[in-house]
Amino acid sequence: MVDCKKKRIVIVGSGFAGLGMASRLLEKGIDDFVILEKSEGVGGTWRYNTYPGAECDIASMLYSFSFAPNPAWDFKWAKQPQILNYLEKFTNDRDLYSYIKFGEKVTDALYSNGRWDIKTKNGTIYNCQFFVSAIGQLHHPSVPNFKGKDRFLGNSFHSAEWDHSVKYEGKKIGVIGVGASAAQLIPELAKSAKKLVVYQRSPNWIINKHDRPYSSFEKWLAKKLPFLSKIYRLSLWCQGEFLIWPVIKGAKLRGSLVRRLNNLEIKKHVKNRDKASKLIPDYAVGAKRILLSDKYYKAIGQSNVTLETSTISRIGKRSVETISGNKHDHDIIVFATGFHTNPFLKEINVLGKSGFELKESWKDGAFAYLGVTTHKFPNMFMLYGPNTNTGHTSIIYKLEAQFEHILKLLSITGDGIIEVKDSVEKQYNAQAQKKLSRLAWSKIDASWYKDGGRVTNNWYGSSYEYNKRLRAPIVKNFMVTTSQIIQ
Ligand code: N01
Repeated sequence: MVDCKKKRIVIVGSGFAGLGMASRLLEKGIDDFVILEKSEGVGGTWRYNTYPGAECDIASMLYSFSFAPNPAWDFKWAKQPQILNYLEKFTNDRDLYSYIKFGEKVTDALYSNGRWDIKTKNGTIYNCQFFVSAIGQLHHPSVPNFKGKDRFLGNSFHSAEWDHSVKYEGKKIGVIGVGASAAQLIPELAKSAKKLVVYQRSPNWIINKHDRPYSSFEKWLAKKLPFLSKIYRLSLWCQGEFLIWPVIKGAKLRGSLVRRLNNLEIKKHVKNRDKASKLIPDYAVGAKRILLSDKYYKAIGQSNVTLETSTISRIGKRSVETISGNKHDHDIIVFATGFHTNPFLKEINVLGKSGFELKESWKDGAFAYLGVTTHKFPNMFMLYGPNTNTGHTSIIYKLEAQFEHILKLLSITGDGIIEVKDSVEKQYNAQAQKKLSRLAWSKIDASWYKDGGRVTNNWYGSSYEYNKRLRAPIVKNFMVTTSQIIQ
């Protein structure tokens, strides 16, 4: 017999997005909701990514909820265990655990008669008025299908599926990929690996973090004088908004400053000229995420680290081979090769009005009005949805704007149905793509921000603009029926 439960709202995912939404619902007196989480704990990406050196590349005073400040961050950029701990404490402090069903992997979301049936792998159906996707953009590990990959006899795993039973000290390791995850784990592995080969397809623009631990006096100040933390948070937000965002818009002076800082660090740490020259990107600053690291170039400069830039031709039983004929022996291969970011909601079969498939709607790339709602899918809201990612500030700041947006849409809708108008969404999307085409992200053929030729993951403006638009929804852009009707 099918187990069917009724709720007003079903939230899928218990990372920053799902937990923050749930907390804001409770603050508004709405408690008829459930959070469905496929794993056995909260935290989302901060639960899965446990690779050595995992930490935040946005300063933690900004990469945390404004309504749940943490004066106890140990470092300016917190390490993964402390971020996970922050989310677990948040869940506990706000009594959210009782709203979460763990081990519930959502497989289908089917709309009919003004309600959604959210089906899980365990066979339970949650029937609800509103379906909120909080599953994020970066959680389906991507491992390229290298020839011979499955015949490798050593240990191999993706950066987001780290096998902690494998000791890497004194081993011959290959790391494939040099993105944000690799830039954090490579310095850790380089400390004790016998030999580390870094397989780089394209380098990144990297600037120093200048990370440091907070002193006990600073923590004391943050606790006793919270307004100081607020000012500090604002200053961090301003740095992203006024220093990095203009780079993505193409500001020449700031762009050349990033290039200069990057090149100086390479010169300082990588003495081998051939190696150093391979570390300088040939694409516009900001086209891919600008990485922050104090340790990456230092690690690459170490004598036990080889930078391999020839394309991988195959993986042997104990080696990686390249098209130029190089063969590197390995005990361990780490795939730091990123995530399948498109299509969004990849693993959920979402059917909207008249059985219309979300996958079909997004066959040329995902889109959504302000990243939250999409036509033909009434009463469905997305957190961290299409075109909402950022390359210069904290996604938590934007999530908070999305929480407020959704709360307003809920109050407008009452017991009824809300759906963004087709014309509004189309116009918004056309404008977004026009603006995106002028930004650095469009000046590169492929990245995880793009699907085909379109930028599908990132927002086209400043985070201030996003915040402003989300917090004041324009009611006439939506079709609202105040009582549920059969469609
Ligand atoms: O993944 P990526 P990531 N052969 O896609 C390479 C967030 N994040 O996990 O650049 C060889 O950036 C690929 O090469 P190329 C953050 O938003 C946040 O590192 O495509 N190489 C690239 O070097 C980040 O942007 C934190 O030429 C192949 C790498 O693999 C996002 O997650 C920390 C290949 C993939 O890099 C993703 O970062 C960590 C192939 N066939 C991550 N295929 C925070 O601190 C791919 N590559 C918040």
